[in-house]
Amino acid sequence: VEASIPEPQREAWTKNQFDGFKNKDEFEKEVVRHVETTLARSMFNCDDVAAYSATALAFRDRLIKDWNKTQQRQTFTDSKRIYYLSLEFLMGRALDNAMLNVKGKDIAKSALDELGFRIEDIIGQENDAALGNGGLGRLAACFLDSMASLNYPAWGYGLRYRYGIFKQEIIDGYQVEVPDYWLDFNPWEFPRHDVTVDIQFYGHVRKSQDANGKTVANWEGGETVTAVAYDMPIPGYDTPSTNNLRLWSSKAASGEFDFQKFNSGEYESSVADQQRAETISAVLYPNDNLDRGKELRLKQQYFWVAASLYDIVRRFKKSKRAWREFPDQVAIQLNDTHPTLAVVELQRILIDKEGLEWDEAWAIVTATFGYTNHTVLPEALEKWPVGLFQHLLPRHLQIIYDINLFFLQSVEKRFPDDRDMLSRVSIIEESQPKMVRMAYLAIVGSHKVNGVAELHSDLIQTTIFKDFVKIYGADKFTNVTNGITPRRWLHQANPRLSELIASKTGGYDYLKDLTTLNKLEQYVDDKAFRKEWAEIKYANKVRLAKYIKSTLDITVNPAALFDVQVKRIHEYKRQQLNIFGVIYRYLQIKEMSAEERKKQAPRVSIFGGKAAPGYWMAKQIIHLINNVGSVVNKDPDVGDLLKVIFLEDYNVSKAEIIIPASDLSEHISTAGTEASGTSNMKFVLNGGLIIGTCDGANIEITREIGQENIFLFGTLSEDVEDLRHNHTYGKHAVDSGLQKVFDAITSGKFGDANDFGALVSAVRDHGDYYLVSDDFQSYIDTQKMVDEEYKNQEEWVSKCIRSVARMGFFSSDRCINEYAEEIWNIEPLAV
Ligand code: GLS
Repeated sequence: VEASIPEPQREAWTKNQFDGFKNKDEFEKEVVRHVETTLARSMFNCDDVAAYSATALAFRDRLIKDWNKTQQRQTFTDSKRIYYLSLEFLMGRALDNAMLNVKGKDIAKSALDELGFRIEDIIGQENDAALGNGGLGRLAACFLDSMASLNYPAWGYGLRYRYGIFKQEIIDGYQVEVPDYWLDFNPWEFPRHDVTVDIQFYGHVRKSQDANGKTVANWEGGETVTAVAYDMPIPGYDTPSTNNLRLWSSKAASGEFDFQKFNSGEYESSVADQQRAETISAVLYPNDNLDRGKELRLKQQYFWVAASLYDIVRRFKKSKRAWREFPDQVAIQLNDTHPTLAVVELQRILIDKEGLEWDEAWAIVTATFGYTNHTVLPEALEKWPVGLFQHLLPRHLQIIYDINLFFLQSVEKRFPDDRDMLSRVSIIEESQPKMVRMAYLAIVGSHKVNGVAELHSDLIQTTIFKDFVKIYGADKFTNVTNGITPRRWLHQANPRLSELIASKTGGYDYLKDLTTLNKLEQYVDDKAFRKEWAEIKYANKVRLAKYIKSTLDITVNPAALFDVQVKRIHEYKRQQLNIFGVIYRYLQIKEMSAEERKKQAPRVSIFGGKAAPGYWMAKQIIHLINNVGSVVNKDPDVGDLLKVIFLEDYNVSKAEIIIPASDLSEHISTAGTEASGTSNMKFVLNGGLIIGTCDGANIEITREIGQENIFLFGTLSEDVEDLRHNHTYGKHAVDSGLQKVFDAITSGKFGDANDFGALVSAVRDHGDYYLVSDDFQSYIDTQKMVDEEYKNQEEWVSKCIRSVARMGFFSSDRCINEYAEEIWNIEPLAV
């Protein structure tokens, strides 16, 4: 490519290269230029928003230079690429991250200062890119950061939702959803109006003969929607590697906008067509760990997957390689079952468009894909009605039937005596109506299947996918324990702690190899170090206390133990157990004498998280937390001993304030239900301890940091089944402590008892599926231990330091390297 450009032109290009800013003065100049020309403002009307925009644009210019070079390097070396397909990328804000990753924050700070702005205010202007629900989407964002930081040639592919996850308001204690229109001005995206793909839906399949007499399937008719690419640069930390996140936006195909209609006055129906097309990428489905089976969701999935595959195949074809080399050039990771249609779409491209034979194509497909499972919850496992497929994607349904046929034939051959096996593992569930089981399709279409923490990976192999382990052997299944990026979750969120760590571990290199944290262990007994450590925690708590004051007008004591549970609200995550525990504590305080109260350790119970809009029980939990707060927080008997806070609209940028301020965080899911959890890692990395069940990554965290540094309680996952069985068929009484809590609720102490009847009777009358009563006593006992241990601050801080020192394993860098080696077979690209 390079050689094709004549010398004089090349010279002209090279000498006019934009090099980005190199110092404060150059940066200032860039900011002013953007304010005055890009934004058409002046210093007289440059507010914080304009200053943010100009700062972001200056950094974007710089990133895009690196982005271009990275893309060129990947093209020239023709290296294998990894494509990470995810319906969710919960990115949060980009500016702070970009400044830190390219090491330009100090420059920006002093320049903005000179121009009359505070960098914190500027950073605070940015909308969160909240294109995800919770852990699954945030994991994808951490992975992008790690892939770029480790110089892997990687692309993310997702949807450019016009509305991200809704904003949560709390009104009279209830959650109210408000749309999140985040795109007014998004300096981080590049619309690529020249990169478009037409995507087909509906229609029918017609068989015909080609020139050689071979039968070919033609998918015809239906409707077409156009996908437009929007690119976001993903900067690596301390490396010029800048990867791409490509998000697709839908619009009416150019031929579809009916000018005839438009001109003849049928304005409305013409605009309606337009809007129908745009609806596809309009909104993120707000469910975490729950599948609702909506037709538009399936449309989103196909739209995104088909556009992405078209793009990937187009890139591959430029190399003029033989098809069988496709898996040597391309690895595609399916983030959950949401992109599973990609398996079918690639098979369709290869056999219908490229003329490959079925077996040859199928070998390519299965060598290309890997599938990550993120949950065992039955309500989250995706299934689609066959009828819907037939209507929306008729050719894909035929291919799924063929995939299933060949798969079942091979199973039958290997297990001729197990007739039941065939119906158990069939991709088509013979129910009324018939359903396509997406997880099974993903397993059959991939060469590796992984869970996200050890316990979870064991569970999928012994429960939901057990038959597939028999069929394919254990080698196809593996574990890759989740991780988090220390850049955002320590360096950015907790700059003072990061600086202290750097001062003791030999600089900021620990951000590139998190195991270096182990050097901290030698300072555990260093009093001065412990003091500094504790001061930083205190300052972070003061920051959160100010935030609580400014948003809720509640004063909390920063010296109290901050006990935090922030995550999506879900019965399996058991915020109800937490709030029942809080009520129990409140009742105890009420019974104490003034003398006894003086001995109590003050506590602030902090909750945050969104409920899916249609998840009624989760909304009841939010309501109860808020009502308990309004009673407890103004009870003069209680004072500072207990405050109950519900923080509105928990999101990534709020997590960056909350997590560094926690003393204790709660990860208390019913054992076996939380696949991994990743905030548990963030809290420990920021010097907080955990109260948790033996579930998800808690188990590995315990192994790494030592069981003396974590407060574990509750039923073990292997005992859950038996307990549930007993609840249904045997006798079980509600725990006596919990009964007191229920009595308080039903007496109307926290508002109309009827409002919370369902929360009580789920435990008391409906089998207590999440074992709240079974675990209640051990939860309360463990919280008592926490109170006791917190009184000994020296020992508490030592535990925190030791834990942080041992958290190296949980970097998403380690996690990505494991994927690269075990699943993708891909190497970093030298820079
Ligand atoms: C989730 C799990 O619930 C989390 O435990 C896990 O940490 C996360 C990332 O692997 O995936 N699955 C899901 O559907 N939402 C999640 O957050």
